[in-house]
Amino acid sequence: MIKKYRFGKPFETDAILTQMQEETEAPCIAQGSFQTNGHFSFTYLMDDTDVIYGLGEANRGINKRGYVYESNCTDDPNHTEEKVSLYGAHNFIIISGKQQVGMFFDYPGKIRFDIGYTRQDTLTVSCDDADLYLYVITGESAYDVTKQFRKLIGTSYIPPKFAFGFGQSRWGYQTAEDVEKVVKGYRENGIPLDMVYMDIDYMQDYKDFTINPERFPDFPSFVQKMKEQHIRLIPIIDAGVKIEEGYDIYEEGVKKGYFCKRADGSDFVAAVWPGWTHFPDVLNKDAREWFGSKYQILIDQGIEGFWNDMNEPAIFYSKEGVEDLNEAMKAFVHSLEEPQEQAHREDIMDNANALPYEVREKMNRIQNSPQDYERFYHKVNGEMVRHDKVHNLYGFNMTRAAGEAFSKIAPDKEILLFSRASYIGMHRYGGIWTGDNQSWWSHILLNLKMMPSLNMCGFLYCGADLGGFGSHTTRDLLLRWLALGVFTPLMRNHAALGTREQECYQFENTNDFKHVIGVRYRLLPYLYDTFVKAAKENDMYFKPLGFEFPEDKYAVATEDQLLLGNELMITPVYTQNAIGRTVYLPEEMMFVKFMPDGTILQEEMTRGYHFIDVALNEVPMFIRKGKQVSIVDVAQSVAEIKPETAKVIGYR
Ligand code: MIG
Repeated sequence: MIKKYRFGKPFETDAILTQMQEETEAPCIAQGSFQTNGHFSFTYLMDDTDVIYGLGEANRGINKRGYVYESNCTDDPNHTEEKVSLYGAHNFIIISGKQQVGMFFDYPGKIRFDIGYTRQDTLTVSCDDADLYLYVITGESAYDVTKQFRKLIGTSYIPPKFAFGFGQSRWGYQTAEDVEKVVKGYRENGIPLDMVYMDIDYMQDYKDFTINPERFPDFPSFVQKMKEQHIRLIPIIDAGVKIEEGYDIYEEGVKKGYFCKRADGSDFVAAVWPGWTHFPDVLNKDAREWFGSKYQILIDQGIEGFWNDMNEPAIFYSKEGVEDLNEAMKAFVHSLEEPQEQAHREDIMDNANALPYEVREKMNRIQNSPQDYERFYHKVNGEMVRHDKVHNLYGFNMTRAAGEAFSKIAPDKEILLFSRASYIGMHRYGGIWTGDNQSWWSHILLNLKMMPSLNMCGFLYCGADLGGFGSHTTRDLLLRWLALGVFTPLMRNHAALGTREQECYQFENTNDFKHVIGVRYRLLPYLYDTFVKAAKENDMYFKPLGFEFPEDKYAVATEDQLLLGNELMITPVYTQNAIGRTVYLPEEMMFVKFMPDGTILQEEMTRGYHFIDVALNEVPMFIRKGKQVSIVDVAQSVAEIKPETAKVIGYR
């Protein structure tokens, strides 16, 4: 059962389009209480065994207990354990214990989920303004509550089939030759590949929807040539529009008043990759339509997919921020001009750490600063809304701009689309990637844990940067991560500028990579069908074990395995130098291992704990009792998969 409550004057986020009658009485949840005196808070006394699910793309566990999380879309490339905000804002939680209660806090500003941090037994959800919609969903189980919520928020985005192939990306591919080298590296080594991603260097001076003609002469022919090799090019689109005389998108946006404005009505100016930029006001319907229509420029050149970046929106600094810093710097320099001993002055100048605290503070805080988010406004239905109040809707609406435009520009075409920042509701328009992780073993596990939580919030087409974005990867890390990536809908190897090259062919014995990625293609028809079914039926693609086995405390506590569809359980290895791992089987299952020689090992296993051996070049999974999956022969691309080679393996 779903109930909708209104507090104060909520902003219409469009997370939920389903019309629903609002309750007239205040919400009542056993062991919980609401405070709405100006601020909003909900406090709940948790039982020892209560599990708190949800929050989509967030740090830490599947069970969110024991920490604090803040929905506040943030460009932070250092996902260490103490971080409270990542790129997404997914305000849906389920309290699962004596009662099964889902709560969606439809609030577009910063909102805090203290889940046993301040007091281990207390859950507190709080935000500054008591202006929000609250949806309370009760059901038989966490899984049941999730399915009701998913139905409420609308059908998830389904990408084109090629997007289930493997993609290679790197921040640093600059030219058509760079792209060709990647394709050659894969094709020559027989490692399947369907997509090469184009990061910011393909653009002319980082201007959205432009192509650098020296780096990519005759781009449409190049796109075509790649397509003939079954490769799609997927360009990145950044949120900021470069300020430059003569750049049509900039000029149009200014003329039409489609950029975010300061309180005085002037266009807000922020520095991002292109230098000074304006942000398209994607919360304004007309501006959103206008920005979305620009994707056609690339679609007309043969492009069939995009990734939207920097849409928290990320800000290196603003005009005002620099001004502030300048003032602090000036004051500091001025202080040095006071008579002082020369030696001391040089000492200070040599050592940035010796800068006064105030200056250092300002330097650190100038990036993505909360002050900047208070400096610009959106025009929504004729009213000016200060950005910080609706901060978490920007990435959603940038992606919505594209998604809504696609249905007009190319109604018969499926277009790949995913975003970095997001809010619930965006799942109807695109997927997400989980941003700038690191080449750390702990991030394989973080990747796994985020997946079912994201599915709960409607985001089905998801994945992490395999191999790790920041830091230098290692061969074994990449292989183990790929063996998880085999199962994630978005399977993409991506790395940051300056890190070790991590295309699969950069390492010795490329056959191991060929095999692991090959397993993805052998399973691809099954994975695709499972995905489409999950989307259409408002179901999950990945589930925590506790969703199917809520009575089994060992299953509920298992956070390093996932159920996939109704047939599979995945158990990737995520520690270095491991020879395998311990797995928990909540029921008897068939252990399946894809061996490097192409054979498939199958072994029945009883309920309980087992140790499974898994070498670096093997891919493990389990088939549930009474279930079967079809497996095809390996292909080099999705288009080349031969359905007639399908064989069924299963467990009666
Ligand atoms: O400030 O476009 O998360 O995937 O490679 C960094 C360059 C901007 C951040 C994205 C990352 C991408 C990078 N971008």
